Amino acid sequence: MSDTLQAKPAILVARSVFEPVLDKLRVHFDVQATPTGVVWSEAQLIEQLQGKVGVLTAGGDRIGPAVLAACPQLRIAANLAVGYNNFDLDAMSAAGVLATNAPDVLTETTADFGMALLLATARRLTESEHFLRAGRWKEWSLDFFVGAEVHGSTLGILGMGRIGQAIARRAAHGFGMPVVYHNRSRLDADTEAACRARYVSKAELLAQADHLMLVLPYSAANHHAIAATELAQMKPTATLVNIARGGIVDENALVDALKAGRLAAAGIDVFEGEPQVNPALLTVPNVVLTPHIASATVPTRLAMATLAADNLIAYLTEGRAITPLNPQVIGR
Ligand code: 8YV
Repeated sequence: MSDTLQAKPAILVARSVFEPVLDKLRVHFDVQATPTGVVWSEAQLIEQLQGKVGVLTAGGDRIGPAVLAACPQLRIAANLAVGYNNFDLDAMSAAGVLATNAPDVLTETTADFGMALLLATARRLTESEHFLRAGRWKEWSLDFFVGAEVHGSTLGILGMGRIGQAIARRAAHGFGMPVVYHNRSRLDADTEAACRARYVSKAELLAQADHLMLVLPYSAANHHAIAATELAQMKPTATLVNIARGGIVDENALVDALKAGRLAAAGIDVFEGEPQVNPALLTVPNVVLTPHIASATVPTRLAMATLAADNLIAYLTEGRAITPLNPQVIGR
């Protein structure tokens, strides 16, 4: 082997990804892949990252002060998720480590799932299926698994970014739902018109929504944005759907509200301690629970991993990034 051949930079792909994505990365890097089903603890991640200049992460892989201090050669962490609450962005910027996420590629797929979870929750899909599978279906009656109306009822959206807007369009145009929303900042008039969505205060949102959809990013400020106080402001006939992050909802307060009939039903795709699920949630019949699958279609998951890979390639080979979160790090 020639001495002039330069070793490729080493990277870690911290979660199993589709083979074509690994092949793409292997053109440029010495790639350490992670087998299916393996989730590294922080200590293991630090061990795996030794000598690596880049890492492709999923939403559960934390890049914070401990990893940064123990892996001084790390230059980029590319998240295959749009949410990046697993990144300590300030610490990454201070350490000169570029962070990227995966926006846009999952917007429509996640919005589809938001509607699916809303429909399943309001129309008691899984609860009635469990009843049928248990052999308990003996007769039909008029009030048999009656649920909440979806079409024409008011959808409240908390968090009106790309995914919130895509849900609003589906709800307004497809289901004839009046849409109200609350967001850190109000959308411009054209976007509001395209979504047929009306801006309201958080209190108005809680009071008006027949169905409340949570699509806001998780941050310390949004921790338990929906807790006992907020649940008490909602209609007792309302449903709550969370496709954002588990920490946005106080799960114990949610269970109390559902059990007490202060909320009709909830659809939950994200959990406070996932992949552990609060055991109390499992005892409540009027919930639909899914294991964080809102973006889970083959094309979308492939697009998410490919965008993360493209960010690694762009930064480590050309010093640029496609979807940087802390662009001030570039060229430092
Ligand atoms: C991901 C998500 O599947 O993109 C996000 O923020 O929540 C999901 O689409 C998950 O976070 C991957 O780790």
